[in-house]
Amino acid sequence: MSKINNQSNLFNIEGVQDICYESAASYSGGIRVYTGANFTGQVRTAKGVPDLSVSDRLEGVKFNNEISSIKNDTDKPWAFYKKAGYSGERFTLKPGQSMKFVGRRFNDTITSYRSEADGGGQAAS
Ligand SMILES: [Ca+2]
Repeated sequence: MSKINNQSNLFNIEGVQDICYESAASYSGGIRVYTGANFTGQVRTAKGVPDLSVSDRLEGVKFNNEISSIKNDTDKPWAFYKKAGYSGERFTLKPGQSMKFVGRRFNDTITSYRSEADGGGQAAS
């Protein structure tokens, strides 16, 4: 894995040129899940690899089977699963994409999620 050594290299990456510095900064804001629709309720920000079956609560708030909306402020696609251990039915959120409602099929059912670069669909380069 190559390391980005200075700021100018960031803007050599395809797709990054057309966003301003502030946008680039917020793009690394992590993945945000909300217990309510329309980005309401309690929010949990993660940059790692959450499995809510084992890390259900943050500051006393239950997130397992409670997620209703999501913001992906990362540069990677993230996959959301109904079951623990990244299994069961899933959907993917693209980089920068958000969902004000995950849909009736997935509402209050998500138990694990991770970036696809952490072991999902994308092959390592
Ligand atoms: Ca909910």
